[in-house]
Amino acid sequence: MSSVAVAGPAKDALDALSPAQVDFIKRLSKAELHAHLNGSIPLHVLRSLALEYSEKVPESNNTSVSSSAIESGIQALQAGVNLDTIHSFFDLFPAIYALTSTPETVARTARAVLEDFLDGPEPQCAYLELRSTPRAVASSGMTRLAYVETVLDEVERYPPERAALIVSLDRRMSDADAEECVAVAKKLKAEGRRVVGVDLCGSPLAGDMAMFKKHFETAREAGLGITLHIAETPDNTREDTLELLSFKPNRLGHATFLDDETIHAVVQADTCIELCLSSNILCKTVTSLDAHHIRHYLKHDHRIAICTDDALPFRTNLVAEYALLLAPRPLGLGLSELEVARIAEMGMGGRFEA
Ligand code: 6MZ
Repeated sequence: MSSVAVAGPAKDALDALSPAQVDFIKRLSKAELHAHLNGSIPLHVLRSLALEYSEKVPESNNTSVSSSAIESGIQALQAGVNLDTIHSFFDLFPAIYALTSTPETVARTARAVLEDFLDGPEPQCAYLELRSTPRAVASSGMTRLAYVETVLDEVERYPPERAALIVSLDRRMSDADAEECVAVAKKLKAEGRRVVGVDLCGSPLAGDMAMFKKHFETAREAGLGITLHIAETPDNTREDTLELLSFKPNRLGHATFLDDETIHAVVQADTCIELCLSSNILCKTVTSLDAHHIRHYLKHDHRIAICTDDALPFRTNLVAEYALLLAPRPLGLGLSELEVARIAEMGMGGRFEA
């Protein structure tokens, strides 16, 4: 079971449930389809990496992230995010990345995240599709290929019905970097490794989406599933959303600010929507659970998957996200056990094929 100390809206919902209801959620067969590796590292693992880092990197070494910047980053994560807007969320990652910049630390963190979701007497979920952005780090000699191979070595310690990997492309990437990430995903899939899809993530207003289209086409032709963060903020333009929909995604992340026409297109295409309730509330892209777009999809019995996004900063886990469905209003959505079981089933149905 998760080592994250749950806080915020997810904790309030969990606390509103009876032990039998929490048990019901734990026993459901659930899939976690939208979890970012570097946003899901258990705090105690990050702390021990920070300690090792501070012993290696003297405060005067101004080519690296300073130990004090890392310490304040970890303290912010421990406190749980309290953002004015989603845009400041991405400032959390340089401190984390400084700690996961070698194949050895990537392996350790990937293993810890997989264990957190999948191991122990009460695993959070039956199946985890972990996602991560391949990083090349000059100082450690780690290439993007080595990064993905390292994460895959950990993923493949589990059987295929329990874990797989999605390779993320960041909206800030150059054409050449995006091409390299897709080439790595394609090559490893062809070698029989467990890469099942590609994702587009990162700061929601960055980049020119038209540039990415050909890379997602290459990925689709290679048999990889496609999931895209889309319309995550009110400032995402309609052109941006239409461009992304033209990539013919199998799944979409967040899809918070679709208009009537684009919602219609998504429903027609039967595209599964990955929904991250705590993430959206804490990033203030939705004002309350009551106002969350999940209501629209439930009304239309449209395919959704309930996910954590970044368990560490959002202080949540998958059981707590399901508690937000079951808890009585206003702490939760007040759904019945039957409805929650159906949502879990939809999540399992959204898995990419290996
Ligand atoms: C968009 C997000 C995200 O890939 O290094 N990431 N991108 N929206 C979000 N919702 C709040 N949460 C995380 O994991 C960290 C990276 O995932 C993306 C960001 O690009 C972040 O740098 P990996 O393992």
